[in-house]
Amino acid sequence: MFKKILIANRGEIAVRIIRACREMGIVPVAVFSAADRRSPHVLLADEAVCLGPAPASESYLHMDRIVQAVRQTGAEAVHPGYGFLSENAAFARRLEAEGIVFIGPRAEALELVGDKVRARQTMEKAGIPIIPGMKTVPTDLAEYRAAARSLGFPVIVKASAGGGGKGMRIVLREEGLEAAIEAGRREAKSAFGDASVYLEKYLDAPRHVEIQVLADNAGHTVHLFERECSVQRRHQKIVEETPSPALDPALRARMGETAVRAMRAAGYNNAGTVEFLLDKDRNFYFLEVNARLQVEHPVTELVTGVDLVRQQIRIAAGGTLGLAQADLKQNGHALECRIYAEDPANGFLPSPGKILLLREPKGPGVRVDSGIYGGWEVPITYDPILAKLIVWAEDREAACRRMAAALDGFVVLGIRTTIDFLKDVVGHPDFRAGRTDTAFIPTRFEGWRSPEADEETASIAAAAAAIEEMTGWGTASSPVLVATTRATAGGRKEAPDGPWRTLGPWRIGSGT
Ligand code: MV4
Repeated sequence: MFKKILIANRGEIAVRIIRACREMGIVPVAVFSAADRRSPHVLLADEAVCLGPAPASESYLHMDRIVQAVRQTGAEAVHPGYGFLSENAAFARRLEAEGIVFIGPRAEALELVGDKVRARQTMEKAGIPIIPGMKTVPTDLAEYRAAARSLGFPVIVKASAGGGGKGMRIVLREEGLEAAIEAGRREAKSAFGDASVYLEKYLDAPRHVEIQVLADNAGHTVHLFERECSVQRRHQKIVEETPSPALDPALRARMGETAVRAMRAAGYNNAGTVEFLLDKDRNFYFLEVNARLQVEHPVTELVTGVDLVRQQIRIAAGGTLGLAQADLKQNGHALECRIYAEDPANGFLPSPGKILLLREPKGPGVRVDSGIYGGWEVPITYDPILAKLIVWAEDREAACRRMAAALDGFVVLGIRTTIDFLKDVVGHPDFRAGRTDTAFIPTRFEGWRSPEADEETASIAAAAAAIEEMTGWGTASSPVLVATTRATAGGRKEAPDGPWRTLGPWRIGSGT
């Protein structure tokens, strides 16, 4: 087993990986940028190396500097987390050439699944259902036109190098095809440096259901069931859960077996996820492979009892899977909510700044994977995820109630967050009924506004005011809470600065 691992990431996922290292008796090494000097992952690690200035290209994406940090600290392996260099085949190759272990799949597997058209070809050959569409990237418009006619409109333009919705265009009629291809090509070129796009039949409001897979280097491959991730906004997942309310045992078994076959066909090793779209008639189609540990991995951990980061490290160190498919069971239900430093009432604009007060929920079945602390300043530079709130309970209804209560107990003052929005999502009757396709957020939550102030908010505001007195922030001495209405004549449009800035329609005042 490794003695020392360097974690080439930041935030909550770096903290999560540091925790796994500690439990395994491995020394965790952090890296950081100038914007992250006081970040939790830096404070928690045994050693920390500054990579460079704040921009990711100068720090978390800078391969030379990461390799140098590995050399300097004597680490034997690198865990890339998610994002940054986690699915970068050149990085995996570079580490291999330097004699450093990349905790993830081999470079060839990363290359294969990173090319969506190649992945579709591989999956089709292996008998995996793929979405009807093109299997090569055409050279002229006539080929696109012929394919679109035979598929029937609507079709969708997708980037071969892509993923995550970049370069994607829905085309309703033939008249729009050429412009959509051109727009898709431009977007793909600027996002991935590769303009290749192809066409698929467009599926209306499918569900996004993905299967977690583990594969060791000896070819043992198992799946750890599904995650339902249909609750998304602009390709950003918001709430994830397992089991999926859309699957029954027979469909679950078929999707799990299909995912294992897909990963075997790709020559895949370590942890990865096979994404599927599930249509209204319960047909499922291969979408893509995510060749990394995913943000939403904790729901799988809570329901299967398997520590996925520990398994990744074990596999990378040459160990075998200590798990057989027959040993794996789903126990109870888990939900995850992603807490972002974004303002949901203002188009989800990033909301960086100092966290003035933090209260994270705790209790039976409540897990918080957090990358923040009270008094810390959230930098603007990176992905705005602050923490993940994950709950477990014996069934879906109990898990929803536990999540609602835990969200009520999650307080972040000083910056705006998605917590109030998540309360409304989890409280929505369609969510409670498990009716969550990919149209759920766009159709039910367009133009969402924060809820009216309630007793809970009032008591938190009172607490904040008391803190103000103790710390000397602001000027009020005996604050009284006064309800205000947003943007009404005579009312405040903006709360004053200080910890109550994010309290919604309340202000600290004299009671008049
Ligand atoms: C689709 C689709 C409908 N039909 N492909 C979005 C991200 C990218 N990875 C694939 N995506 C989609 N591909 C066909 N042929 C609808 C989506 C899609 C979506 C997929 C998963 C989760 C959320 C989504 C939201 C909008 C569109």
